Amino acid sequence: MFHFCFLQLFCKSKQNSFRNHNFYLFLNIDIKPGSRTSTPACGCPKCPTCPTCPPPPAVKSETFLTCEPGWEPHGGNCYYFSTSKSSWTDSRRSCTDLGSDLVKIDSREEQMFLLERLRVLMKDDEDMFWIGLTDSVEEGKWIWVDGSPQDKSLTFWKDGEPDNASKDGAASADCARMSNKIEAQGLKSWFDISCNYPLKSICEKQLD
Ligand SMILES: [Ca+2]
Ligand SMILES: [Ca+2]
Repeated sequence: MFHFCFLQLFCKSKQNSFRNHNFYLFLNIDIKPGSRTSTPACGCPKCPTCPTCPPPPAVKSETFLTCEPGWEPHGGNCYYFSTSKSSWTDSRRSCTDLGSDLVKIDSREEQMFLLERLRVLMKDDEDMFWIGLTDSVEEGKWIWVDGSPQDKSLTFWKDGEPDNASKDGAASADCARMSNKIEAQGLKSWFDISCNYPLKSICEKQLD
């Protein structure tokens, strides 16, 4: 009785202000705890009969691709940094024997990755690495090992290179090597030299 009267008095005084949804929200407060129904959340272990529960996800066995031992993965490719020194041609053959080829640098990002690795691997300023770029077929026409010409907007020759001068006095410098020591200028780290010069090398193959 008291409850009803209280509601009447209260509602009269607040008639205007409760002509909106707040009024109904107020009345709902009086519903006894437990009188509302709710649907248990799916996935709850105490809901064995929940009709809307989706089946648990199947556990799939996935195969993660990775490079062979000794190869370093990066950007969907695998790289091998040789520890032995040989001519450009012999180095390339070593790469092809391993199902790869001398590295072709396709992006600024790939150049940065290689430089970071050479920063660790190079023992001295002359301990440079062959890359898969040569102008041995036609002087001044630099071609990658896959037959594509160098993209002049994506070259990283040191300033003044290539100059077709080889430090061993050879008649020409037709193969490209790269460095990450004091002679390099930021990303500009390619130098041409005689293809017969013995150097380490970088092999690259697709991750598959
Ligand atoms: Ca590449
Ligand atoms: Ca040359």
